[in-house]
Amino acid sequence: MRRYKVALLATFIVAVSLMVGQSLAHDYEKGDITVIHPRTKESVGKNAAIYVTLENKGTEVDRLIGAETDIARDAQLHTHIVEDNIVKMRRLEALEVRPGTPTVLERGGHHIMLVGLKKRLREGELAPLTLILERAGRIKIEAYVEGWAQSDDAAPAKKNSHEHGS
Ligand SMILES: [Cu+2]
Repeated sequence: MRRYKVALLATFIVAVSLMVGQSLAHDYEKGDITVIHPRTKESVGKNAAIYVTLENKGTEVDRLIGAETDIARDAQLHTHIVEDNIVKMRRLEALEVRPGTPTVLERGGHHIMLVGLKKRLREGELAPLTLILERAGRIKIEAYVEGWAQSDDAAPAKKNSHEHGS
């Protein structure tokens, strides 16, 4: 009887952690590339930044060379640079994804910018996009749309600095 209870509890814990895990993280794999937890924020303007981590379990360097989506006019690779003490966005041609070293797109650094959103992204939705890698090819993913309270990211008011023409 006791054993049965322990087994039941274990099953319950696995089920709950699966559910939680699914809402917090999700991965995609193609070829040597793993796309880890693509996410964005509820949109407050016409642009939205996608953050994601790319891992390469192969032996050859791959490169993220672009992204496509139906939900915005354009999807561009961007990074932040500091010029004359001002943080600016710069468009990137490509981002290397090296074996053994994750390529991290995160707030304040590299990101995929959806430019000219065709609709507002709301918390809990999934934003579909396709990543284009030189070697691995096209990888279809869905980015979680997170609410502003969901992490330590800045509030929407501050986020406006991220709005930029292009
Ligand atoms: Cu940007």
